[in-house]
Amino acid sequence: MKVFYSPEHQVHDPENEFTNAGAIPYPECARRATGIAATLSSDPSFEIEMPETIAPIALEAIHDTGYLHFLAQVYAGQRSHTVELTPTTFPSRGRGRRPATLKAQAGYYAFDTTPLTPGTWDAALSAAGSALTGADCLLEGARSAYALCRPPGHHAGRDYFGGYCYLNNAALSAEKLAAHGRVALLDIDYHHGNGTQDIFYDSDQVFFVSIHADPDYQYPLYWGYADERGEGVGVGKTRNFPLPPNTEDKAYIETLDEALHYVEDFAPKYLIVSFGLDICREDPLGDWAITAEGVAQIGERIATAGVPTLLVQEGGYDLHNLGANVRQLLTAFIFALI
Ligand code: SP5
Ligand code: ZN
Repeated sequence: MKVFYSPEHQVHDPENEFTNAGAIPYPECARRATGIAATLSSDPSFEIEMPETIAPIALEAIHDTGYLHFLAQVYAGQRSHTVELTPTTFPSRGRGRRPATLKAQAGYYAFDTTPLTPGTWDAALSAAGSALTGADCLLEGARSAYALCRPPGHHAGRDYFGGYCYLNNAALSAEKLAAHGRVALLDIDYHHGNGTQDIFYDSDQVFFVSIHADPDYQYPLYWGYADERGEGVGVGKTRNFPLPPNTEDKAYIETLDEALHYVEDFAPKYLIVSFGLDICREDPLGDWAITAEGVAQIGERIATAGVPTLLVQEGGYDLHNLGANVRQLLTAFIFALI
């Protein structure tokens, strides 16, 4: 299986996240991705390649022009990763105007306290490049590919960032593939993929289905209830499966099988998986109990969709087991294809 990975992500490595428990070490750290890359590089089933460099104009397929200008320019010319800009003041329910200075725009374009650093833009652009190169790989006829994206993307919307995400890598690849046929986007990250849902909420070309911790108690809150099912021509093309704390393998796999039935009914030409491993037992952000065996079963089930599949890395913060769990899911997926 081809793996698209750019080491460029390392220029974005914030020190802290500001939470209601105060400043904590930033969970979405560079070691997440360097660790996954190291694990996969020692396994002959995987072939790691550099992604294509993408022109920022390609991002306008999904993202707002003013938003992209803000991201590209707010730290233009600086690369030190020690400076952090953390938004703390937000316009409420869309009310409020965009301020003229770029640094003041951080809160306007954010929905939480996810920080920006001088390296954020270059890192996010490299991750988007991995997802888009992965989409090209499917268009060239590959059965599967894995985009080792960092920073992740599924919380980023058309014109907002948050949840450690700036550019929506999975949505960019979905939009690209949707020009060639219907796309199903299955989001298995522990957190609801609010950005992806918002981007495709009124689309009948991209079917979004997500399994995640119930928004009544878990981040990102406000999105991901079971009755959110799309709008306009997209009615029925969004499906949400919120699950409770302490979810274990059995309940998870039953829900996944139900989600995959909806994917099958949609009869997509391509499948994209927003692949988060914060569902796992040891994850410091999640509270579920998915085991290594459960992770392997997820890989096998995804293979049964039977269409060219791009897996796009999202969350997963247990540095100790993350590489092994990624390898476990991808390996089970590959073997189930044979
Ligand atoms: C891509 C992704 O998985 N983003 C998740 C963003 C979650 N941000 C909120 C984190 C709140 C941190 N609480 C720390 C609890 C440590 N036990
Ligand atoms: Zn997550």
